[in-house]
Amino acid sequence: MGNDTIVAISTALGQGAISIVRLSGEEAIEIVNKSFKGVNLENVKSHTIHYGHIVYNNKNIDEVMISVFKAPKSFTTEDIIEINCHGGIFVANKILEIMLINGARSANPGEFTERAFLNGRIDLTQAEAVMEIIEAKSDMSLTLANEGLDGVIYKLITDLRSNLINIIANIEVNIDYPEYDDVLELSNNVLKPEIEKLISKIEDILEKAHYGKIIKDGIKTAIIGRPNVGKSSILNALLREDKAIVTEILGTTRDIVEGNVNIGGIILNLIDTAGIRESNDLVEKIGINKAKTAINEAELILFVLDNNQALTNEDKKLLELTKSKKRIVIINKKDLNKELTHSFNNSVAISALHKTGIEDLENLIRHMFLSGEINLSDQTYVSNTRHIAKLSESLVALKESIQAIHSEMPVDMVEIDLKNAWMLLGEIIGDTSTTSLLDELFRKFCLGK
Ligand SMILES: Nc1nc2c(ncn2[C@@H]2O[C@H](COP(=O)(O)OP(=O)(O)OP(=O)(O)O)[C@@H](O)[C@H]2O)c(=O)[nH]1
Ligand SMILES: [Mg+2]
Repeated sequence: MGNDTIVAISTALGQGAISIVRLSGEEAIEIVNKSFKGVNLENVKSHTIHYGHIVYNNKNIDEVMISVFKAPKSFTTEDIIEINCHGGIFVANKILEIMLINGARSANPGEFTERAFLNGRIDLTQAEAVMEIIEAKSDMSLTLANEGLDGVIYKLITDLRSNLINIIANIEVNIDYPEYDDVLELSNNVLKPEIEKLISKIEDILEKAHYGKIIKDGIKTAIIGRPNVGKSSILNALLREDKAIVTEILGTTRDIVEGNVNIGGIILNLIDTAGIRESNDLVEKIGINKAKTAINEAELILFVLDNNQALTNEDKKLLELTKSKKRIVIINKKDLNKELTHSFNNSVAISALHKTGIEDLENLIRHMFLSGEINLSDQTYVSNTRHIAKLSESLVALKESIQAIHSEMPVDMVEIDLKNAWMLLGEIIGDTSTTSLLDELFRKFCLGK
């Protein structure tokens, strides 16, 4: 079943210079050959490109270049043919249709990558990295995704699992081969320190994962403050575009305005909100409620005050509302007379109108989130939410095993938790079979036998 031949248009549907119709499967070459006027593709070498025409009912459909990748040296490990045709929607669809008539099946979304995974060409983290490369929004997130595709996450996880297997092997030897007398004394003194080492490794990875997520997904940032302090002007200054409407009228912004900006490698997912105040205007009220939701969801609050006005009760209320959040206080309108006497932690004075102080603001944000600790070249950053969740679960399982040791449970109870952690880590890379656990264990025993 897995080997039927699938086909899809691999490029974005739209007009462009070229489109690529891609096939993968045992009959890929035969199916294309049926409608290709040019060399016989059965006879060509792998990794070659051939000029010719796609013909149907003796009619030329398009002039094409065909790339041939023969099994197993291809993305899916199956025969892959890529038809480079002219980039019109109609012609690409027409060629797709002909391939379907010739016997291919329409591929499901992601099916080429799925096959690469199922055929063992890549692990699950690499499959996910393919998507992450496509979705990357900055240089740094692209670097992370490429590392994932290179198998960096895979290696990180397999290293953890191999530590775990060593610990499990100790237990197994003790259970299954009690006659071994040179086996390590299995006690709290042997297992516990090893498990604790592993726990601290995973904790370390999870701590850094925080940076990974910031690089990959950006920081949800809400611009908050009472009406007219200059929130929308700040959004525009950061985006370097007049996206939000700015006027001197209080309550100008009523709905959320969003924009993304890359500040020195990290992405801010900015939202500008309606100025928060008591209001009887229905539309404005809805906007204000949205602003309050935005505060809850934000990872960073840019709290805006007016340099030209003393702190009001409304400001105080909002400061209270956001005090437990990561927050930067922006004192805007620094071009005007200073009436604001309060000082704040993590604060920066700017003029959104004259675009001064914007870089200071950007540096402060970068410093708050990265504090110079990110070094993509010598660290592995886990950034995928699914990986982070599984790592956290395996951490819980490991902690339970320590708990079991503390409560002097039999050692096979400890082993259950360890095996559970091993399975959870396996889910990250897509390996959950108990056979692979046994295989690895067996390999260890073979050494002495
Ligand atoms: N002098 C001066 N005026 C500013 C500055 N920033 C914004 N303004 C002015 O302040 C007024 C309000 O600016 P907005 O950006 O619309 O303020 P807001 O906080 O989004 O207001 P609401 O959407 O009503 O909550 C406009 O007239 C801006 O031109 C600044 O740095 N200096
Ligand atoms: Mg506004």
